[in-house]
Amino acid sequence: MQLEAELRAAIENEEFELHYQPLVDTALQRVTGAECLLRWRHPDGMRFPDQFIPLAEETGLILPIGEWVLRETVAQLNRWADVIGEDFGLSVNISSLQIREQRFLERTRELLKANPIADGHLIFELTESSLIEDVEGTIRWLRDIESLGIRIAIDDFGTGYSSLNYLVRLPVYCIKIDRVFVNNVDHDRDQAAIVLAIFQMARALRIEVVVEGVETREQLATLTAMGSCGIQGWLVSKALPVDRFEQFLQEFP
Ligand code: G
Ligand code: G
Ligand code: MN
Ligand code: NA
Repeated sequence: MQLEAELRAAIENEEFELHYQPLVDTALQRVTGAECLLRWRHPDGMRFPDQFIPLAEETGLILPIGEWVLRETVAQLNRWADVIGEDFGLSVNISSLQIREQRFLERTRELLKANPIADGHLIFELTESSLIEDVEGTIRWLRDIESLGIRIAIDDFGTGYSSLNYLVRLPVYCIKIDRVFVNNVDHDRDQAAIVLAIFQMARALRIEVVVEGVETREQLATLTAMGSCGIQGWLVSKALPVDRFEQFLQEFP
């Protein structure tokens, strides 16, 4: 298969790079972190995750790719140690294949031992659907991850089929509300009711909320009226290459 061979070569030749999408507070005053999003600098042009992540998952190539992503993120946190605040978090998307990999925890521990970072700066984004297998096992695994100083966020919250009863038992510090709940939040009462209910639940459980896909001032105003949360979306910024993200950090707000 052509694409698979190209993907293998890309790993070999380190053709990947991370772009950083800023997360800010609702008052648009502070950058609280960023999500690392993978890009493939293919000889024929930049490729986005939807063009290669599905194949990487099918072939297992997501394991070496995910390892590169994690190493690069930790290296970046070290390079930024002097410019980021104490509560700054850099989040990486972790595939369900990585979660199930036997040696993942051990390798992550070794990576952080060799490249120490302050607790809390690294965040793992896990989707609901990657966490549905066995509850007790998942909770133990998450606690082991936490014991390495890594924070855990649930990505694409609301789009999976997991029960709330299950999700609230997991040791997570944050849920990221999927952008499908936000696109009409400023003029769709039902959508607004759902988002408000999630805010209230999260507050009661002392879990933080990040809202993804915020594109307009009107959406932001609606969310701000509901409570405080992190904002990620094109209203603030798209994912930026490293130099432009550094510039963003300097210039914001
Ligand atoms: O920016 P965007 O098109 O960049 O990303 C689309 C999706 O691809 C994200 O929602 C995320 O789920 C996935 N993705 C992006 N980067 C990574 C990565 O490093 N690892 C994994 N497993 N998925 C990623
Ligand atoms: O991991 P996850 O699926 O949540 O990754 C975020 C995805 O959402 C990336 O593909 C990113 O490019 C995309 N994205 C980020 N902000 C916005 C936005 O404001 N609007 C839309 N439509 N997509 C966004
Ligand atoms: Mn994500
Ligand atoms: Na998401």
